[in-house]
Amino acid sequence: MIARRLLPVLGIVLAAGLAACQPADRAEVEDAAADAAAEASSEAHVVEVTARDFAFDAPDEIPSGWTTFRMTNAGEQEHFLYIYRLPENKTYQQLLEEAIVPFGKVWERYDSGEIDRAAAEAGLGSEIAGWFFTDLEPSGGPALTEPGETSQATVRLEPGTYVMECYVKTPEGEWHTELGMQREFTVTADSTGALPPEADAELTLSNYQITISGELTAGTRTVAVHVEENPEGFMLHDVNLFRLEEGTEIQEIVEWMDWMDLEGFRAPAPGYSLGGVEHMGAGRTGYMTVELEAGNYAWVSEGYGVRGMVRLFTVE
Ligand SMILES: [Cu+2]
Repeated sequence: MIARRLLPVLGIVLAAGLAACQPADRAEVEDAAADAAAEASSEAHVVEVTARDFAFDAPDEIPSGWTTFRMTNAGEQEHFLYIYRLPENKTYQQLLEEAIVPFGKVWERYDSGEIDRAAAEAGLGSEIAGWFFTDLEPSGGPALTEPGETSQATVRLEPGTYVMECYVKTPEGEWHTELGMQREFTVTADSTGALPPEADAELTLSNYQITISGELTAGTRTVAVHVEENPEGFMLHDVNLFRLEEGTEIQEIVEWMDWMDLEGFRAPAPGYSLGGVEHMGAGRTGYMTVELEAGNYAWVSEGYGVRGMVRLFTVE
């Protein structure tokens, strides 16, 4: 952690030193280097996104590197901001034609009762282009967020063509993606130069458990989310934070977080959603920043809660 944080600072210090080395004296060079390092280590690069029913207000182009997505849910249903990079040789149009359209056709047959869940799963596997399962690069983003709430996730983005989407369903079962909550954006080669935030606790996602180190107390807290292993199947690990209100059963949330269930993933979610970090591949780390108050909470991984990826905790 320390080494990784120091390296980019060192780069900036060296660059500042080189740029200043001809005209300035040593003290000035050192001052400039210290200023640059302080700036780089403290400033996050924040991208503001507003989620509405059903669209994202977000920039079309952002720089690469560590990026803090701050998503305000201005809608009346839960939303999230799942971000993934397309393979270099694929366009957004190809994603639509080779993955999204075939998905819709299989789903329609399943939704109408023509085929059952097992047949629908097999159909998705055979009808959607293979690269969709193997070559996308899921890169995180703020997870499920209650209407009126703002959630924040910091992730590292390489340059490329990306997609942002939310696939919560309406109470009637329509996908938010199909209603407008899927769009492409570009991450340029310019770097944000930002460093990841300091974490108050660390959370590790493996097959199939959530391991936590550090204790979360009331206040604004940042949690590092590390993905250690990829699960089998094409849904990679993510983590969502819920505040459990009186009468909320954790089992309801776990069962709800199954988009393949025709009744699952329909707004409103049971429990009060406070963001998290969307799907990422093994080896990646994302950060979520959240304001915690006294209460009972749960971390839940989408789709894998039934396999044990649920952790309850209390903030005093
Ligand atoms: Cu949504």
